Amino acid sequence: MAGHKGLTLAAEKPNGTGLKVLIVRARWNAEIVESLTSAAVARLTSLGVSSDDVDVHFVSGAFELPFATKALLAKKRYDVAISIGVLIKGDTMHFEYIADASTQGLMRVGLDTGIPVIFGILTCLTEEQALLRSGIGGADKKTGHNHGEDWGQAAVEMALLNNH
Ligand code: DLZ
Repeated sequence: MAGHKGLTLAAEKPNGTGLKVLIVRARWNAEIVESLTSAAVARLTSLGVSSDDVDVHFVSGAFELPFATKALLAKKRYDVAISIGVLIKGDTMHFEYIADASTQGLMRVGLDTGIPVIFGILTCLTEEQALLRSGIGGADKKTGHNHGEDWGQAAVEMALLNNH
């Protein structure tokens, strides 16, 4: 049944005019990360963020996201960061370790810096799950919700909350 899962929008549309946003994105699973990033940027700009105020940096994989996000937040004034990556479970324990480390790491960066960090990492058991959650669509051409949209929305909301 539709409408029971996922992000419900706040009654009032948040105004992102003037906000400076850092996006850090991984190069692993690049096509999926690209689709998520595009959706996040589209939502940011639809809420008033200027595309000139969105800086995008690339890192190797999701494991690098916490360190890079912290380092880049220290270099320039940003109101919020979105750290984007896609983890797809393989045959080894890599998935579990990287998912845990990057989740804990990104939470720590936000709490330590006082600048909100949006958790833009998909942790998927299959590639099909990742394709569906990034709006690309799975093998049967069924398209799912692009979670990047939610991350753009959360970024504006958290930046405004933190600035007040
Ligand atoms: C090593 C690795 C593996 C197995 N899987 C992924 C993945 O699905 N998504 C991702 O973003 N990165 C992956 N990586 C790379 C690690 O995140 C990291 O870049 C390397 O271990 C180097 O620190």
